[in-house]
Amino acid sequence: MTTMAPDTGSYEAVFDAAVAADERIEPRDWMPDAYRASLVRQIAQHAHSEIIGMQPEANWITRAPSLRRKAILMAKVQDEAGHGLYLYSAAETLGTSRDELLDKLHSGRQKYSSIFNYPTLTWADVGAIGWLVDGAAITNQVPLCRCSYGPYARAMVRVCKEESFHQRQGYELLLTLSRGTEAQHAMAQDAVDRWWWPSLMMFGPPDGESAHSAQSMAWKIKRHSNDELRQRFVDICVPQAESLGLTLPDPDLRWNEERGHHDFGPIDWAEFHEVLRGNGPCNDQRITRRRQAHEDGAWVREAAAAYAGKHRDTQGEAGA
Ligand code: FAQ
Repeated sequence: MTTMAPDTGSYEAVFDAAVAADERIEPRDWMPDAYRASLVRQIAQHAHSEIIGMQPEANWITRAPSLRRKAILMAKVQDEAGHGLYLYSAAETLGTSRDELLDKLHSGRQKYSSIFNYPTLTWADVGAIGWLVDGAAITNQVPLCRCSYGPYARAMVRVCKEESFHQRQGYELLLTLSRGTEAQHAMAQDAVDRWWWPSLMMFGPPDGESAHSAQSMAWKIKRHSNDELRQRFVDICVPQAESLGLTLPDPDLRWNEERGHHDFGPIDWAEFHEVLRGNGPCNDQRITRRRQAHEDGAWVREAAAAYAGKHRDTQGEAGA
């Protein structure tokens, strides 16, 4: 995209035209301040979700039931760390710094996904997170591969590939439990019962209450509304639950021939807002652990900065 339209001379008109033509906005292009701020808000929340999201599953690494399961889970949790890094890098292209974003996370000034404030009580929760939470994440993130902001869209391509593996491993884990002993089947069912509704909340408030959707969709940051993606996710999960031999905990769930979609029961939005206010089952634990991990990593950041400084000095001498 060029930064100046010869015919209008207006930066904003060039930006609008690029968005309308489905072109990518790149870091050095002119963009409205509000577009930049909204991207930083969403990408930061997304990055924070990836790194906080490591905690619930990491809780089971030491107790994985086999070497194979342990290796898979470790790889998955490491992938989430990688996703956080791609996303912080994407946010940095908008003129913010990783330090600033982490500071906002640690001081509660930026959010992370509500879903990670629920506890992982049994091994089956690892399967339910893979199937439902990663499944919801993919449903939300595949359209983000077409986001108007280039660095975010490109990060999403790789993230989605990795999330597909995460979803499949969760599904396979649950299938194994579901087809196992009666106790294993019950454990899988209990996990799905606990994770189903919070997974639907991941898509955000209903469209009528979504503060940012209309503008984000006009800018083609978001391509679909929260309710559209939530419906898509429900429609994907129903046949998968049947194949798993598990039920979804919603008595109102049924196929609606007229709409060509599944109807589903009311979501407890009061619970969602409580979790966002910091009153979910694990909010305190998650943020305390995150702050601690950041403090524990101070020496790594110092060493990396010292090494980079030394490297710069050596290069300077060689160039002199
Ligand atoms: N939790 O106006 P909207 C993952 C906030 S990654 C917390 O509808 P928007 C991978 C929202 O920020 C999961 N807050 O907002 C993984 C806003 O607050 P603000 C994360 C939420 O941006 C798997 C306010 O409510 N994915 O799981 C939530 O248009 C397994 C009003 O909402 C992403 O971040 C929520 N669920 O739509 C990792 C994807 N929903 O900023 C480890 C990118 C809404 O005004 C293990 N993000 N809020 O203070 C998005 O697509 C969008 O930002 C939405 C929200 C759809 C999340």
